[in-house]
Amino acid sequence: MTWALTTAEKTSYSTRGYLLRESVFSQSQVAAVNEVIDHVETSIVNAAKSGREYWIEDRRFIDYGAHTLQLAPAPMDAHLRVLEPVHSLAHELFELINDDRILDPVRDLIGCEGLSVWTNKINFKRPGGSAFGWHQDAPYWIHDAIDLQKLPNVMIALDDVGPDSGCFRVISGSHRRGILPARNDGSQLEGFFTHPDAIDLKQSIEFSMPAGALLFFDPLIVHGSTQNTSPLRRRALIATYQPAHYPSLKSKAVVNLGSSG
Ligand SMILES: O=C(O)CCC(=O)C(=O)O
Repeated sequence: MTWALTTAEKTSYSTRGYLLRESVFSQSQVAAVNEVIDHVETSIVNAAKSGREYWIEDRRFIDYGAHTLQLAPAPMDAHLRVLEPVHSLAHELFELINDDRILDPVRDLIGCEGLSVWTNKINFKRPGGSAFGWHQDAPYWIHDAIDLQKLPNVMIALDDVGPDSGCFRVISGSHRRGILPARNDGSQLEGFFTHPDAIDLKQSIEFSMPAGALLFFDPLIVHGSTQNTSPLRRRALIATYQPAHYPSLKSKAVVNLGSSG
């Protein structure tokens, strides 16, 4: 069985900068992953008490080994907002990001057979979880990546996402405009968010998607997500790939995947 992209899907990705595949993982596969994630969260939050804590604006981070934990704001501050990377924290998570249902399409997007891990993270987006501002990923990675053009992302939906549960959204076609100007509003994180004047909101697409769906998106596409105003969690794992034998973002270890792994 191959999960390769059709010609229409490849064209869609190259013109729009994203591609949605629904019902790739079953509800029971997603439930099993979510159970593992709950354990991983509890154990790393505990272990990271010995990590290095710092704040960026009102966000609390802890670096623990090669992992970065971003804590949810109070009163949920015993919980995570984002955890990166995750593939080394449980074999089930490694198997998920090493699954051919993801690797085959990514091979087509990068144009090579051998793949390795660039990075991956879980966004926990609890009820009330804040919006994620419009940004491109490429500016975060520009100083570390060997080939910035070959870092496709895949978002694995781990909960059903409806209009009020923190939809992922993109500016369709924005990946074709290169690195866009950043906000210059004097904030500490201004360099990482796209300047509002460079965003064509008419091209905005929001994704309601069922758990188990995959959304592939380009490292240059402007994207973000809305606030989770629902009473439910909106977990997602975003994995980013690169050609085999390249060092990964945080630990610099080479983590080859598929048959080259
Ligand atoms: O999961 C989300 O809400 C958005 C995440 C995102 O944009 C990112 O991690 O780059």
